[in-house]
This record gives sequence, C-alpha cells and structure tokens, in this order.
Amino acid sequence: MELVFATNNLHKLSEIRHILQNINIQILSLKDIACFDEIPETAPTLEGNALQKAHYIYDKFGRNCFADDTGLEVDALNGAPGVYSARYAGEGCNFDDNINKLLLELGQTTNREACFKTVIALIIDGKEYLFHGEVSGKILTERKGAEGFGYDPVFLPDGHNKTFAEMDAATKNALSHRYKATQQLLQFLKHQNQVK
Ligand code: ITT
Repeated sequence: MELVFATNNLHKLSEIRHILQNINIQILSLKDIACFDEIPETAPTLEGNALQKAHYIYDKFGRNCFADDTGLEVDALNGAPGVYSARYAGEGCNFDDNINKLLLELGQTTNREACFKTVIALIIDGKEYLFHGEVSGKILTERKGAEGFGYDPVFLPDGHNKTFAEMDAATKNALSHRYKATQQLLQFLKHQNQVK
C-alpha cells in the first residue's frame, strides 16, 4: 500500500522509512506528491496537531496519509517544551537554539526526568486513527553525540548509557517513541489486512 507521510522534517521521514523498511508499505514524501506547503500546526495538543497535519494533506490531495507530532516533556519544566518543542526558542529557531534554551531553563536542577511522546494520526478513506509511543529518560547537562536530530544529544533514554545522538540509526529506531508509535500503526494496518 501507499501512504503519504505529512512531514516537512526529513529526519522523521528517514527514521520512519528505516523503521518500515521491510514492510510492504511505500512511504511517499510531500515532495513525492509535489506538496511544498508549510502545513499549519496550531492545535494545543500533540493529537490535535497530528490530526491537523494529516487532514491538511488528505483534504487537499485526497491521499491516504499519516502525520507525526512529537514533543519532549520535561518534568521540572511542568511538561515544557511539550507541544511547542519545535519552536521552543522562538519562531525560526534551530535545534541548537532549542537545546541551549532547555539547558538554560534547567540550569543545575537535579530532577532531569523527561519523556519523548509521539502521536501518529492516520487517515484512511476519510477515517481518523491515532497511535501513541513514548520513551522516558533524562536530560543531560551537556550534549553528547552527533547522530539523530532535535533534542537527541541531551536525551539519555532510561536503561541505556548512550544518548539518542550517540546511537546509530538502527539502535535509536528500534527503541524510540517514533518506533513505538509506528509499531502501533503497523499492528493496526495488519489487523485491517492493509499490509502483511
Ligand atoms: P513536521 O511537523 O513537519 O512533521 P516538525 O519538526 O515541526 O516536523 P514536530 O512539530 O513534531 O515536528 O516538532 C517536534 C520537534 O521536537 C522537532 O522539531 C524536534 O526538534 C523535536 N523532535 C521530534 N522528534 C524527535 C526525536 O526523535 N529526537 C529528538 N528530537 C525530536
């Protein structure tokens, strides 16, 4: 089957393609369907944003599709940056700015507990479905590693001694929040006999 992945984040695209590499689903990018739009994400929740992004593509292009909205929730910051993870340091900021702001806000706080949450919204033939995945971990006081993207250099998943940015793609993609949400999606598609 074919599914459009409604994302402008090429790191996410590559991770999802990697996670689903041996499955008979062809993941089309926005470029593949000649969509070059800035897709709005103005909802106050991960679920709302994931649905908003998937609906934008389904409504405009009539293609079965899914979107991923992800947030890093930090306990000592009352769940921030959460749904605002992409724009934490302001409009037009980059991954580095966001990490700088996170480390500044946390300072020497000893409670470094955090959680990555991914919500995937799938739209097939106009029907909506939501899938969730999360990973708990800790925010380090400095960056470690150069793989991955976003907050990966400062996120140490529980039970591991490497940050997501110190892991190779195969390792991160076998345990991440995105992997877990994608497994839920896959189980659903198998149940529906959409994939084997
Ligand atoms: P799309 O909306 O186009 O999919 P985006 O980058 O805006 O791309 P989100 O709205 O889900 O995606 O923003 C989540 C931000 O959280 C993202 O920009 C990264 O900074 C960060 N993020 C998401 N997944 C991550 C991961 O696996 N590892 C580290 N940081 C991640």
